[in-house]
Amino acid sequence: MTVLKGALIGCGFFAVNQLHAWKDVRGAGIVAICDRDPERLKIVGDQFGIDRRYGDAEALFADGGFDFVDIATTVQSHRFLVEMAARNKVPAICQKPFAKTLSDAKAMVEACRNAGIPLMVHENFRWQTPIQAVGKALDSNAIGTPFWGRFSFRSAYDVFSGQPYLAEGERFIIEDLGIHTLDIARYILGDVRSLTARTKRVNPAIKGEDVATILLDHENGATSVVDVSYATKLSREPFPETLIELDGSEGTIRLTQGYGLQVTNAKGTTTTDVSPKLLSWASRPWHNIQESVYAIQQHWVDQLESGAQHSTSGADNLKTFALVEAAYDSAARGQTIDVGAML
Ligand code: NAD
Ligand code: 89Y
Repeated sequence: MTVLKGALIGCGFFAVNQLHAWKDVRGAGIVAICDRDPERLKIVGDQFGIDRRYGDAEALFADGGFDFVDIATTVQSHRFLVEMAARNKVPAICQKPFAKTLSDAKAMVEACRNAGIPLMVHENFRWQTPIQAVGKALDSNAIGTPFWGRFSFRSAYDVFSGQPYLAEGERFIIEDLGIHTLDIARYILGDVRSLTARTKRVNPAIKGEDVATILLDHENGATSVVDVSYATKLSREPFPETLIELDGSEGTIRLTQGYGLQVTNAKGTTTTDVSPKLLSWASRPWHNIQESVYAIQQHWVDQLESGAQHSTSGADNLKTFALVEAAYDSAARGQTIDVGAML
């Protein structure tokens, strides 16, 4: 089997998961890393035994010798680095949030299309085992035609200690976490025609909103609610679980806390454990996210090999990113936003 060579840019908090996962992925491995912070470069290079190290992405591309690039930096550098990959005709994966604005995101997709290179956004939440299980139950027609859904992520987990920049931005939960929840809603119930959102900041120590409630009108006529909060103190902390409720013409699906999948229809109710695997390098409670990192990276390689489209291609992600922008716009103006008109 051909082993694709990858280069990873951005050796911070989350990239460590990506590097662990690359070791498990069939058909690819990381041969070079880049970070403008020499300390991160040394820590991560030593941890994963990678000798080719760069402080500057231009120098990395100038040396070449890799088949794809995995961009794991924060959003500020995404457009610059994706366009650099396009200029060098190197297929690229880019972390979420894909861009700072929808117009940047559109330009990045266009640059990669013109260069003829595959572009995938590392939108991994739809690859989580429990989310895949919900999709499969729906596809098996277990509840008939879905007409209503709720996609809920409510927590008080301290995400700021690992990712301090999350406390500093004008925008927080929709751009950081809600982006995944909105993507799951699209993945499960299809594309969205229009959206209405309300936001709130509860935690006085952060700058952006930490609560959002978003009403989605899907193109297939279903209605759903995406509700996300990092200000919700519960007796049993659910981080990082997305809970799902779906009502269909023939029954209901409930993805409950603790990874239980309950399907009710004319045959009765079945409850299945859809817990993610605890990979050898993973740790609770992050294992659900960590397993999905492995799954999306394996998908990247599989689709490159077969020449098929990636599930979360740049073009696909524009439709999720538009929901993020529409949600902020709706909350600011108190109006319903026509999402189709943004694309
Ligand atoms: P981080 O700040 O810990 O790491 C980013 C690293 O990139 C830093 O070491 C920084 O020095 C480096 N960097 C920035 N710009 C660079 C450039 N131009 N050239 C070279 N190096 C550069 O951030 P993080 O917490 O690891 O987050 C990275 C991204 O991952 C964010 O976009 C975040 O939203 C995303 N993330 C995704 C998930 C997920 O489940 N998909 C989870 C957590 C974080
Ligand atoms: O950055 C976020 C993400 O993508 O998943 C969870 C997270 O780490 C904190 O909200």
